Amino acid sequence: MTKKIFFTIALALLLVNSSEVLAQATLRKSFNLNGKWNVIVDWYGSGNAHDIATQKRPVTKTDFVEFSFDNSQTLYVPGDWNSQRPELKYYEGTVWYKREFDFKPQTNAQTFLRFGAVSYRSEIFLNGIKLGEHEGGFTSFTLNAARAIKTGHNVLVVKVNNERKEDAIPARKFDWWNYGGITRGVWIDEKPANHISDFFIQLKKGSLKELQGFVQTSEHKKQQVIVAIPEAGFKKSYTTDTSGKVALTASVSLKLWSPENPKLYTVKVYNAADTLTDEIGFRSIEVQGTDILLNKKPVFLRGISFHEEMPQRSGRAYGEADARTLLTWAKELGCNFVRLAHYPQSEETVRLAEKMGLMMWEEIPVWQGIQFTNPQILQKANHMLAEMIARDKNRCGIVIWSLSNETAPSPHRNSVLKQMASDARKADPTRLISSAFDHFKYNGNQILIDDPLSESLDVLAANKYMGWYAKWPSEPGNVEWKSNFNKPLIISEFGAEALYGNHGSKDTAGLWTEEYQEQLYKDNINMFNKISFLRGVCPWILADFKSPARMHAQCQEGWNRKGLLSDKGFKKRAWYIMNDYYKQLEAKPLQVKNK
Ligand code: GCB
Repeated sequence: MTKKIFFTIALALLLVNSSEVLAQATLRKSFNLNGKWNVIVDWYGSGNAHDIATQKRPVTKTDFVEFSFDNSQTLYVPGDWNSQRPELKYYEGTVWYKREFDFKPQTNAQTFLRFGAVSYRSEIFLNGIKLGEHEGGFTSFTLNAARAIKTGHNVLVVKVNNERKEDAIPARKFDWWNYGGITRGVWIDEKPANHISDFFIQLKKGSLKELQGFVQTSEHKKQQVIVAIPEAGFKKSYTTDTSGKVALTASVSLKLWSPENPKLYTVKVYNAADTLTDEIGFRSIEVQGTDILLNKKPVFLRGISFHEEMPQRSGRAYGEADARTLLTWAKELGCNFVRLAHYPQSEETVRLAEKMGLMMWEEIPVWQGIQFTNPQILQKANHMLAEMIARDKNRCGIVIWSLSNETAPSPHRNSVLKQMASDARKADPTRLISSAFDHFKYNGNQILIDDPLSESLDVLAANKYMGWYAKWPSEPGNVEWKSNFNKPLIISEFGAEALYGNHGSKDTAGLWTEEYQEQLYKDNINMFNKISFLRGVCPWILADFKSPARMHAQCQEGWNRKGLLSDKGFKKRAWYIMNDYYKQLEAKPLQVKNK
């Protein structure tokens, strides 16, 4: 067996066999398993999966069981374990979760278990039967539970492990908290045997009325499927091929989604046995020279990045209320765009952002230090990419899929990311592809974009910390950006740290003052105003966030302080600079420069 084949087989075993890629909330009636779950913290990883999953009990008088859920502690799902119990704050290891529930399957229905996200590795057992494994802490996955679900009492056990490893994505080092646990919701979905297992419906790239997409049924046979958008007076019947799939084509007159008018339509997709209903918006997004065109009009992306974290609670954000808090801040800043950093965030966040008129950049956690030489990495990254696109491909608010963040050019990295760009385009030809870079050449006061991967991208994205990690080569207003590519650029990160309420010098970084951060924002904006191909800006970051990599004793104490908001949600001085800049940009819409 060649090494490559061995790795392919090993990886296939690692990942859930999920043909039910449509892991989307609200499409069907679901039964949620959220709430208090029993847990066993497995400090040394010594628990026996079989015994724990089958809840082994003592039989004779000399038997005993050490790993038992009886009278065990509990944790809330959804939720990270780090913020729920003080002794788990820094924990990186295994926790066993158990949830018991009563269930009566519908006649002729198939039962699936859907996980919003489990960080980072999981093994899922229902009534003692192993349903599958999953790797990746930020993507949804679905398991067919038919062979294990019972009428009546059921016991679901999930082994969760969040150890950082070299061959994981992200790898061993990253600049955010390694929250572990079942961090998003868990649901049971019931579907008719011959159900709609997936569908994709968006506007074709560059068109304002041509639909593009597909419908896939679970039974692989020829059959009729119907797509209807009643409010737009559209209803069309299609016949699938023998694999149950059909390409969607149609011309429809629609009110287009935009930040100013985030219009969503009720869309129905059905066959003889099953109906799915979703709220979907339609817009076109494309690139023309150095312009980004939304619905054929040039747009400047007034962005902000944020982690899926509630600073005030020092924990993972979850649910719609947290999403609303984060997104309301983004709107207040004057944004029309958010960068969901550094991983796919919850479905609640994505759906709400779209409703609030925010365009989105969604990325997978291919973040620095990735083992590109490892043959498993392409498959793992592609699996995450596929899961991200599978869940969110009908969310028109998402305009950019991003493949990676700050990866150093090398032959292996270039070929992995190039392949991913091509696979992403195959899975979704309607959106733009990007990747955030941090390697640039300097020539006097000139910064040159020459990363070879740029050829494979639609939008260039630069993380550039002028005045913080990088010294100004000359006066900010004299710094020139050059690009070897005729493509739009987004400054996908810039910023500086400041401790809220800490006032003083505006020219000494090491004092963590609000004034230093404020001045740095002014200088960067001065530089941005001179970049002719700049089409978006995304400061790093909305709010201070927790990171064990940030250990300055007085100013950081485990917090990255680059937030425009403090860890309590208070506005730092730089907030107002950014807010003014966005107000000015909003007041003067862009004209098409590149024909
Ligand atoms: C970066 C990373 C981001 C870090 C940030 C920082 O370039 O993309 O994840 O948190 O810099 O604060 O250093």
